[in-house]
Amino acid sequence: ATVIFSGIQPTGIPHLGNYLGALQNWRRLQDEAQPGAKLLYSIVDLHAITLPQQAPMLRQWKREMLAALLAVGLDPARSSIFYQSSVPAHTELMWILSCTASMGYLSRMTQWKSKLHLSDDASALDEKAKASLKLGLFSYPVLQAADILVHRATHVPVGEDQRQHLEFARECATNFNHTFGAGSKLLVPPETILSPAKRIMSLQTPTSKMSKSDTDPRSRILLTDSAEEIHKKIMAAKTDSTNAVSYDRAARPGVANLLELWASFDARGRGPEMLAEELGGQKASLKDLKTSVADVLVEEIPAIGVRYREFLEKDGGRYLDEVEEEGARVARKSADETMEIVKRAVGLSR
Ligand code: AQP
Repeated sequence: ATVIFSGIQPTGIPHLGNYLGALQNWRRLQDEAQPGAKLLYSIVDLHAITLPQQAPMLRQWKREMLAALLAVGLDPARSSIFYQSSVPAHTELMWILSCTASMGYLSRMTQWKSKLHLSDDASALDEKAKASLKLGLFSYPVLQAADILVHRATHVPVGEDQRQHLEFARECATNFNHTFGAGSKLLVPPETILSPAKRIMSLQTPTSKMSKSDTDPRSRILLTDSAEEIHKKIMAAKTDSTNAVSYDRAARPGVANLLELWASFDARGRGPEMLAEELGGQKASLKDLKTSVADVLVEEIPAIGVRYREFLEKDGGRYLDEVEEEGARVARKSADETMEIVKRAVGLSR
């Protein structure tokens, strides 16, 4: 049977990158799922604490993320939405997997280095900086693998930036099966479903990805932004000094990002190259491009913000608790079934 799992960190209100790279795909998979398919979407609070968080802030962000997931169209009758820490089996399996995962493979992961703004070459770090790296940040991909494997997920929809971690999760499953199951399929190596949208870049530094944790709020469009805020941020997006539209990701990253954003929302399904060609033919300026991008975004995004605020308030906040409690109940059942298989294979159970 199909089991779809994916997660998002409660580290702020989700932005357009999260929407196009993940959430829109989650909703599509839900809407197209066959009866009997299991859909599990987790708000991964244990991942969020790999970097320092304030407790009241984290608590608030978890609720806000839950409201945002409902606002983009996840339906609790079809998708189970839960906090990662509500299902202890995620961390339990993580420990077991970390006993078969190799340090060498983990140390080649690029994301933990980039979080600390380190170069790809970790050996360039001095000893003191190396010693202060946190263990949780280093072993983050093992927890991510456990998140997926504990539900025997067959498909994992993620953005392009997560491809490497998914490869690691497959490796963890294969290692585990080899070590404890003589190759039999105790854990299921999952398939990656890459979102059709490319990596969405920061509006201010178009060479780095749009991110919740970027210190500049103008770098991202939040799913809760008003039409006016969207307009302002797009008009202020960094481009370049050639005042004509063309699509060239390497030479013109800011313009390319705007074209890709537009293409992701275009009702006529035009790609960025085609949009650039059409605008070029019309001798459109960068301001014209920005105005069009803002217009297409405003057609879809502010409505999400309206629903988001309704969900946050619904039944004095109790509705969100109920959705999460039910999601966690389903997820615990799914995870416990896998843990029985795992514990028997390892020799931890009687
Ligand atoms: N810029 C992006 N373009 C396309 N997809 C993206 N995703 C994130 N940023 C982009 C996808 O969103 C999903 C959830 O991501 P996450 O919250 O688990 O962590 P992240 O990838 O680290 O996202 P952020 O926004 O940059 O968060 P912080 O700042 O907390 O690290 C993933 O499927 C990811 O591919």
